[in-house]
Amino acid sequence: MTEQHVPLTDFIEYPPEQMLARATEHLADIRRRHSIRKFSDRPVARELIEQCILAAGAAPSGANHQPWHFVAIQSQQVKQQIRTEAEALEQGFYAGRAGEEWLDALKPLGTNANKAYLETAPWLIAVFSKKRGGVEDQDDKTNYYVHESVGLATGFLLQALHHAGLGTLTHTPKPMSFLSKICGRDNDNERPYMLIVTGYPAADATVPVHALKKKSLEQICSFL
Ligand code: IYR
Repeated sequence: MTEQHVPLTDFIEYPPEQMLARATEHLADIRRRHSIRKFSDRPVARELIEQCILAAGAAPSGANHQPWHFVAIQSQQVKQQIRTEAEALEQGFYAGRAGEEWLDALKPLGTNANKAYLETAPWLIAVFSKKRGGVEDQDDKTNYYVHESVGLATGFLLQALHHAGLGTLTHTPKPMSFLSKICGRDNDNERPYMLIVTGYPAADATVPVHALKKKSLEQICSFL
């Protein structure tokens, strides 16, 4: 297809004072997103998850190839299978495979090999990256900046879930290859990227104090 453009019609310009207020409000809102590890089993409508996955799919990607696939899991049986496999891996990780430095870094978070939330939370979303594809379903082209693109989409997903009013956790069992089989994505083209756990937080969910230490602007940004 030759290059074709349409006018930009959906950009919204806000008055400057409204822009600052919006940015400040957004900051306050996103600062309320915390990784939580205790979820309620309260159901969450599939429709809500669908909207959030569509928001993730709006992320920019290399050549707009959208090199991602999301597997949204609410099946109790599949969640249980994922928990069993993840816990087996995590047991090895916490028993020493991680090494002393990594385990020390995790101490203030209080994480361990128990992953009950993988069964309790109403939804797990497994994010897969794709080496080849393209914008059309039948395309088999090289994908570009795959890691960057899928990272952006996953960020959009977390933001969408939080915005919708759900709790979230990024989970990265190591290695993650078991997810390919369980999710029916066991092929040469796709790799598991991250597992997102989402649902309502349990009434007694907690946030580690360590996770609340966010760096200041001076620490994370320089201006030239
Ligand atoms: N995947 C393990 C360990 C873990 C690793 C990091 I880096 C974290 O920030 C948190 C946990 C687990 O889920 O327990």
